[in-house]
Order: sequence, then C-alpha cells, then structure tokens
Amino acid sequence: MVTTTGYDELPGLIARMTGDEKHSVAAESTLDVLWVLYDRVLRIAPDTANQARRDRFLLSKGHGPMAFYAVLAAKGFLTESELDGWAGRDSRLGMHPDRTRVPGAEISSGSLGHGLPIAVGTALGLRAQRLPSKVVVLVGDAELDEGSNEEAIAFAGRAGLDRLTTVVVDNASATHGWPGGIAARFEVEGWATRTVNGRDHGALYGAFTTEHPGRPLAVVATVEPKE
Ligand SMILES: Cc1ncc(C[n+]2csc(CCOP(=O)(O)OP(=O)(O)O)c2C)c(N)n1
Ligand SMILES: [Mg+2]
Repeated sequence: MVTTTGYDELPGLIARMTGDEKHSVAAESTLDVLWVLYDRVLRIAPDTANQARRDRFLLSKGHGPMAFYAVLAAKGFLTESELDGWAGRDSRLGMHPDRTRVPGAEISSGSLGHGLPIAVGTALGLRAQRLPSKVVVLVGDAELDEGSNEEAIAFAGRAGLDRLTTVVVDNASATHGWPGGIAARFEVEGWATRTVNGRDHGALYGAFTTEHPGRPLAVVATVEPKE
C-alpha cells in the first residue's frame, strides 16, 4: 500500500480518534519523534514487515497510541478510514496496542516498564544472529521509574548493545523528576546520549543517526511539560 500522507496530515488523523482525551497530551508528545523515525530513520515498511532484517520499533509507552496509529496509517500499515472506529468493539486498534492485531506493532504495551527490557533481548538476539537491524524503543520519562528499566539499562551498557536506541520522550511528568537530567542516568551505564528538542525534526534526525559503535544510544527528546 502506497500513501502520500505527510506530516501535515497527522493532526487531522489523530483528531479522528476521539474518546481518550485523558491521554491526548501523552499521544501528542510522541508525534514528532514517531514521524522522524518512520519517515527517515527506520527501515520498516508494510511489505517487508515480516523480514528478519527489518528494523524494530517498540512503543513501550502504550497509553495514548493515537499518534502511533496515525503514523502507521500515514506509512501504509493501516488504512486511514480504520482510524475512525478505533477503540470500538469491532476495531483492532485498541487504547493500548495489541501486537497480535495491529499491523506494524512489534509488542503489546500499556503496562509500563516492559519495552526497554524486551528491546534489550531483541538487540541481543539480532547480534547473535549477526543481523544488521536496529531496535528503537520509545519510553516516557515517568515510565523510567519502573524498576525493570534499571536492569535493562545497566545490562545494555555492559553488553555494548550498539543495535539499540532508547528514545525517552521527556515531558517532565516523572513524579520525582530526574536530577542531573535523564541522560546522566544512561551515561553512567556506558550509553552514548543526545538530548534534543523533541519537536525539532532536524535535531531528532541528527540524534538518531549519531554513530555509537560498541555502545547503546539514548536520545532524550524534550517536549513541553504535560498539563
Ligand atoms: C505498570 C504500570 N503502572 C502504572 C500505569 C498507569 N499509567 C498510565 S500512564 C502513566 C504515566 C506515564 O508517564 P510517562 O511515561 O512519562 O508518559 P506520558 O504520559 O508523560 O506521555 C501511568 C503511571 C501503567 N500504565 N502501567
Ligand atoms: Mg511523561
């Protein structure tokens, strides 16, 4: 399926998915990161979605998936008309993505704290199979409070998982905040890091394409605080 939908059409697509306004800011926070990844960084397409050599994108922060679905529709994984019925009884597009139903969703998510550990295992597996694919996992700043991330961050640094990129969408909603900045948490474990404006497509692209041999990469994408 070929679509010509561009970035400017995404807000209109998101607006078609009503009924989860509680998470509209969470959704909107991810929009620019998702667009840059799917448009310019990831080697993923509907017709190659089952190939072992594809890149993997894991949406760990599963609440508010409206921007994710909009980008999947823009890139031909979903039809745009399908967005209208999202979260309905007959829709495969739930308020949390289900990997068994949503084309292009690598993991089911909604329960926070699982995507980064799964991404670490995926990167290890790809390395063992000598596949060149990269793995990008998107987490929230508050999600990082989940203890499961701590072991994953430490292990990925020790193991030098350079196929792995974690993007933290930082809208300053973590209860205790991140003194010294989120990047410092990754750097102490040996990760390369970049902190950029999460709305600036050029800066995001530059961060995602940073060379980081022998180390995983954390991109902290800062967006305006959650209301
Ligand atoms: C394990 C788990 N605990 C609690 C929740 C409830 N919950 C849903 S969204 C959210 C806050 C997430 O904040 P953040 O990761 O920063 O994402 P944001 O909403 O800011 O985009 C919480 C605690 C959850 N989904 N999973
Ligand atoms: Mg947040």
